[in-house]
Amino acid sequence: MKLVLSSVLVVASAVSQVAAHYKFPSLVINGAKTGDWVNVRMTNNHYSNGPVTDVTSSDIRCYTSETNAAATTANVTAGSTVGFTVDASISHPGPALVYMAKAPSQAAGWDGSGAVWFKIFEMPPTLSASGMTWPSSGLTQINFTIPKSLPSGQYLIRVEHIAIHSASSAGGAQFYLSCGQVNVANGGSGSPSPLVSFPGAYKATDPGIMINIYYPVPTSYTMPGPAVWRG
Ligand SMILES: *[C@@H]1O[C@H](CO)[C@@H](O)[C@H](O)[C@H]1NC(C)=O
Ligand SMILES: *[C@@H]1O[C@H](CO)[C@@H](O)[C@H](O)[C@H]1NC(C)=O
Ligand SMILES: [Cu+2]
Repeated sequence: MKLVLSSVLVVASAVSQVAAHYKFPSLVINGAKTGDWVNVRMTNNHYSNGPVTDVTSSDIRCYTSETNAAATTANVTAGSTVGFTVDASISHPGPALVYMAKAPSQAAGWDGSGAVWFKIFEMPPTLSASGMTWPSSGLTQINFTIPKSLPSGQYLIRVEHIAIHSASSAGGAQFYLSCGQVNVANGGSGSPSPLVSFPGAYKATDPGIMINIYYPVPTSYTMPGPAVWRG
Protein backbone atom coordinates (compact mmCIF):
# COMPACT_ATOMS: atom_id res chain seq x y z
CA MET A 1 0.00 0.00 0.00
CA LYS A 2 2.78 2.35 0.89
CA LEU A 3 4.49 1.51 -2.39
CA VAL A 4 1.31 2.17 -4.38
CA LEU A 5 0.75 5.49 -2.64
CA SER A 6 4.28 6.72 -3.29
CA SER A 7 4.14 5.78 -6.98
CA VAL A 8 0.86 7.69 -7.25
CA LEU A 9 2.60 10.69 -5.76
CA VAL A 10 5.52 10.36 -8.19
CA VAL A 11 3.14 10.21 -11.15
CA ALA A 12 1.13 13.16 -9.82
CA SER A 13 4.21 15.31 -9.41
CA ALA A 14 5.56 14.31 -12.85
CA VAL A 15 2.23 15.35 -14.41
CA SER A 16 2.21 18.71 -12.66
CA GLN A 17 5.81 19.31 -13.81
CA VAL A 18 4.83 18.67 -17.44
CA ALA A 19 1.76 20.85 -17.04
CA ALA A 20 4.00 23.67 -15.84
CA HIS A 21 6.20 23.52 -18.96
CA TYR A 22 5.52 25.25 -22.27
CA LYS A 23 6.45 25.77 -25.91
CA PHE A 24 6.12 28.39 -28.68
CA PRO A 25 4.47 26.68 -31.67
CA SER A 26 3.28 29.49 -33.93
CA LEU A 27 3.74 33.04 -35.16
CA VAL A 28 1.14 35.81 -35.02
CA ILE A 29 1.35 38.10 -38.05
CA ASN A 30 -0.94 41.09 -38.60
CA GLY A 31 -2.88 39.89 -35.58
CA ALA A 32 -3.54 36.44 -37.09
CA LYS A 33 -2.12 33.23 -35.66
CA THR A 34 -0.46 30.95 -38.21
CA GLY A 35 -0.73 27.16 -37.83
CA ASP A 36 1.22 25.34 -35.16
CA TRP A 37 4.63 24.23 -36.49
CA VAL A 38 4.00 25.75 -39.92
CA ASN A 39 6.30 28.78 -39.81
CA VAL A 40 7.99 27.59 -36.62
CA ARG A 41 10.30 24.59 -36.68
CA MET A 42 8.79 21.82 -34.57
CA THR A 43 10.88 21.49 -31.41
CA ASN A 44 11.95 18.32 -29.59
CA ASN A 45 9.55 19.24 -26.77
CA HIS A 46 6.47 19.52 -29.02
CA TYR A 47 4.90 16.74 -26.93
CA SER A 48 6.68 16.96 -23.55
CA ASN A 49 6.92 20.78 -23.33
CA GLY A 50 10.21 20.20 -21.49
CA PRO A 51 13.13 22.65 -21.46
CA VAL A 52 16.73 22.70 -22.66
CA THR A 53 19.00 22.89 -19.60
CA ASP A 54 22.49 22.72 -21.17
CA VAL A 55 23.56 26.08 -22.62
CA THR A 56 26.39 24.35 -24.53
CA SER A 57 24.00 21.98 -26.34
CA SER A 58 23.18 22.59 -30.02
CA ASP A 59 19.54 22.54 -28.90
CA ILE A 60 20.01 25.92 -27.24
CA ARG A 61 19.78 27.34 -30.81
CA CYS A 62 16.49 25.98 -32.15
CA TYR A 63 15.78 22.79 -30.15
CA THR A 64 15.28 20.59 -33.21
CA SER A 65 18.00 17.91 -32.85
CA GLU A 66 15.41 15.12 -32.70
CA THR A 67 12.80 16.50 -35.09
CA ASN A 68 15.15 17.93 -37.76
CA ALA A 69 12.02 19.91 -38.58
CA ALA A 70 11.47 21.93 -41.71
CA ALA A 71 9.10 24.91 -41.79
CA THR A 72 7.82 27.39 -44.35
CA THR A 73 8.78 31.05 -44.34
CA ALA A 74 6.19 33.70 -43.45
CA ASN A 75 6.14 37.23 -44.88
CA VAL A 76 6.42 40.10 -42.42
CA THR A 77 7.04 43.84 -42.74
CA ALA A 78 9.82 45.77 -41.03
CA GLY A 79 8.33 47.93 -38.28
CA SER A 80 5.34 45.65 -37.76
CA THR A 81 4.37 43.78 -34.62
CA VAL A 82 4.87 40.03 -34.67
CA GLY A 83 4.09 37.52 -31.94
CA PHE A 84 4.84 33.99 -30.86
CA THR A 85 2.05 32.03 -29.21
CA VAL A 86 2.77 30.21 -25.95
CA ASP A 87 1.24 26.78 -25.33
CA ALA A 88 -0.22 26.87 -22.74
CA SER A 89 1.26 29.92 -20.96
CA ILE A 90 4.48 31.14 -19.37
CA SER A 91 4.14 29.53 -15.97
CA HIS A 92 7.59 30.10 -14.49
CA PRO A 93 9.42 33.31 -13.50
CA GLY A 94 12.22 34.57 -15.73
CA PRO A 95 13.09 36.81 -18.67
CA ALA A 96 11.65 36.58 -22.20
CA LEU A 97 13.97 37.32 -25.12
CA VAL A 98 13.71 37.42 -28.92
CA TYR A 99 16.65 37.11 -31.34
CA MET A 100 16.95 37.16 -35.13
CA ALA A 101 19.63 35.92 -37.55
CA LYS A 102 19.87 36.78 -41.27
CA ALA A 103 20.02 33.76 -43.54
CA PRO A 104 22.73 33.73 -46.24
CA SER A 105 19.88 33.17 -48.73
CA GLN A 106 16.76 31.18 -47.75
CA ALA A 107 15.76 30.73 -44.12
CA ALA A 108 14.40 27.26 -44.95
CA GLY A 109 17.09 24.67 -44.35
CA TRP A 110 19.57 27.13 -42.83
CA ASP A 111 20.96 25.94 -39.50
CA GLY A 112 21.65 29.37 -37.94
CA SER A 113 25.24 28.49 -37.03
CA GLY A 114 27.94 31.06 -36.39
CA ALA A 115 27.98 34.51 -34.78
CA VAL A 116 24.81 35.62 -36.57
CA TRP A 117 22.23 36.25 -33.83
CA PHE A 118 21.21 39.66 -32.51
CA LYS A 119 18.64 40.46 -29.86
CA ILE A 120 15.61 42.55 -30.86
CA PHE A 121 13.46 42.35 -27.73
CA GLU A 122 13.55 41.49 -24.05
CA MET A 123 11.27 41.60 -21.04
CA PRO A 124 13.29 42.21 -17.87
CA PRO A 125 11.88 42.03 -14.35
CA THR A 126 10.91 44.89 -12.11
CA LEU A 127 12.63 44.84 -8.74
CA SER A 128 11.31 45.76 -5.34
CA ALA A 129 12.17 45.01 -1.73
CA SER A 130 9.53 42.29 -1.66
CA GLY A 131 10.82 40.45 -4.72
CA MET A 132 11.11 40.30 -8.50
CA THR A 133 8.11 40.72 -10.79
CA TRP A 134 8.23 39.20 -14.29
CA PRO A 135 5.98 40.85 -16.91
CA SER A 136 6.13 37.67 -19.02
CA SER A 137 4.44 35.61 -16.30
CA GLY A 138 1.16 34.15 -17.47
CA LEU A 139 1.43 35.37 -21.05
CA THR A 140 -0.07 33.26 -23.81
CA GLN A 141 1.58 35.38 -26.50
CA ILE A 142 4.81 37.36 -26.72
CA ASN A 143 4.59 40.43 -28.98
CA PHE A 144 7.52 42.43 -30.32
CA THR A 145 8.37 44.78 -33.19
CA ILE A 146 10.51 43.86 -36.19
CA PRO A 147 12.97 46.81 -36.22
CA LYS A 148 12.08 49.32 -38.95
CA SER A 149 15.68 49.62 -40.13
CA LEU A 150 16.27 45.87 -40.35
CA PRO A 151 17.47 45.03 -43.90
CA SER A 152 14.94 43.14 -46.01
CA GLY A 153 15.61 39.44 -46.43
CA GLN A 154 15.07 36.08 -44.84
CA TYR A 155 15.69 35.49 -41.15
CA LEU A 156 15.39 32.96 -38.39
CA ILE A 157 13.57 34.42 -35.42
CA ARG A 158 14.18 32.78 -32.06
CA VAL A 159 11.90 33.28 -29.07
CA GLU A 160 13.04 32.23 -25.62
CA HIS A 161 11.86 32.22 -22.05
CA ILE A 162 14.43 31.37 -19.38
CA ALA A 163 12.77 29.91 -16.28
CA ILE A 164 14.89 30.63 -13.23
CA HIS A 165 12.70 29.40 -10.36
CA SER A 166 15.31 26.76 -9.43
CA ALA A 167 18.45 28.29 -10.91
CA SER A 168 20.62 28.82 -7.85
CA SER A 169 23.15 26.29 -9.14
CA ALA A 170 24.60 25.88 -12.64
CA GLY A 171 22.29 23.85 -14.90
CA GLY A 172 19.15 24.74 -12.95
CA ALA A 173 17.80 27.27 -15.43
CA GLN A 174 15.25 26.03 -17.98
CA PHE A 175 15.34 27.33 -21.54
CA TYR A 176 12.08 27.23 -23.49
CA LEU A 177 12.57 28.32 -27.10
CA SER A 178 11.77 27.83 -30.75
CA CYS A 179 12.74 29.27 -34.14
CA GLY A 180 10.42 30.70 -36.77
CA GLN A 181 11.25 31.60 -40.38
CA VAL A 182 10.37 35.04 -41.76
CA ASN A 183 10.91 36.99 -44.95
CA VAL A 184 11.20 40.68 -44.01
CA ALA A 185 9.97 43.21 -46.58
CA ASN A 186 10.19 47.03 -46.63
CA GLY A 187 13.32 46.95 -44.48
CA GLY A 188 16.02 49.57 -44.02
CA SER A 189 19.78 49.79 -43.97
CA GLY A 190 20.57 49.10 -40.31
CA SER A 191 23.49 46.96 -39.14
CA PRO A 192 22.30 44.69 -36.37
CA SER A 193 24.77 44.17 -33.52
CA PRO A 194 26.20 42.74 -31.31
CA LEU A 195 26.18 39.34 -33.03
CA VAL A 196 26.39 36.16 -30.94
CA SER A 197 26.22 32.43 -31.59
CA PHE A 198 24.06 29.67 -30.08
CA PRO A 199 25.58 27.84 -28.33
CA GLY A 200 28.06 30.48 -27.19
CA ALA A 201 25.91 33.43 -26.14
CA TYR A 202 25.33 32.06 -22.63
CA LYS A 203 27.36 30.43 -19.89
CA ALA A 204 25.70 28.31 -17.21
CA THR A 205 27.15 30.69 -14.62
CA ASP A 206 25.99 33.97 -16.22
CA PRO A 207 24.54 36.19 -13.47
CA GLY A 208 21.05 36.22 -15.04
CA ILE A 209 21.09 32.43 -15.54
CA MET A 210 22.58 31.14 -12.26
CA ILE A 211 20.69 33.08 -9.61
CA ASN A 212 18.58 32.54 -6.53
CA ILE A 213 15.65 34.85 -7.26
CA TYR A 214 14.04 34.38 -3.84
CA TYR A 215 16.59 34.90 -1.08
CA PRO A 216 18.24 37.21 -0.48
CA VAL A 217 15.89 39.27 -2.67
CA PRO A 218 18.05 40.43 -5.63
CA THR A 219 18.63 44.16 -5.89
CA SER A 220 19.63 43.95 -9.55
CA TYR A 221 19.22 41.58 -12.47
CA THR A 222 21.53 41.20 -15.47
CA MET A 223 19.64 40.18 -18.61
CA PRO A 224 21.27 37.17 -20.31
CA GLY A 225 22.91 37.66 -23.70
CA PRO A 226 23.90 40.81 -25.59
CA ALA A 227 22.28 44.25 -25.54
CA VAL A 228 19.11 44.71 -27.59
CA TRP A 229 19.70 46.09 -31.09
CA ARG A 230 17.20 48.94 -31.30
CA GLY A 231 17.49 49.50 -35.05
C1 LIG B 1 -0.33 40.71 -28.42
O1 LIG B 1 -0.99 41.11 -29.57
C2 LIG B 1 -2.30 40.59 -29.69
C3 LIG B 1 -2.81 40.94 -31.06
O2 LIG B 1 -2.06 40.19 -32.01
C4 LIG B 1 -3.16 41.14 -28.58
O3 LIG B 1 -4.45 40.59 -28.65
C5 LIG B 1 -2.54 40.76 -27.26
O4 LIG B 1 -3.24 41.37 -26.21
C6 LIG B 1 -1.09 41.17 -27.19
N1 LIG B 1 -0.53 40.59 -26.00
C7 LIG B 1 0.35 41.25 -25.24
C8 LIG B 1 0.82 40.49 -24.03
O5 LIG B 1 0.74 42.36 -25.50
C1 LIG C 1 5.76 36.16 -49.63
O1 LIG C 1 5.92 37.24 -50.50
C2 LIG C 1 6.49 36.85 -51.74
C3 LIG C 1 6.82 38.13 -52.53
O2 LIG C 1 5.69 38.97 -52.58
C4 LIG C 1 5.53 35.94 -52.46
O3 LIG C 1 6.10 35.50 -53.70
C5 LIG C 1 5.28 34.72 -51.59
O4 LIG C 1 4.31 33.88 -52.17
C6 LIG C 1 4.82 35.14 -50.21
N1 LIG C 1 4.78 33.97 -49.35
C7 LIG C 1 3.74 33.66 -48.63
C8 LIG C 1 3.89 32.43 -47.79
O5 LIG C 1 2.71 34.31 -48.60
CU1 LIG D 1 8.09 23.82 -16.14
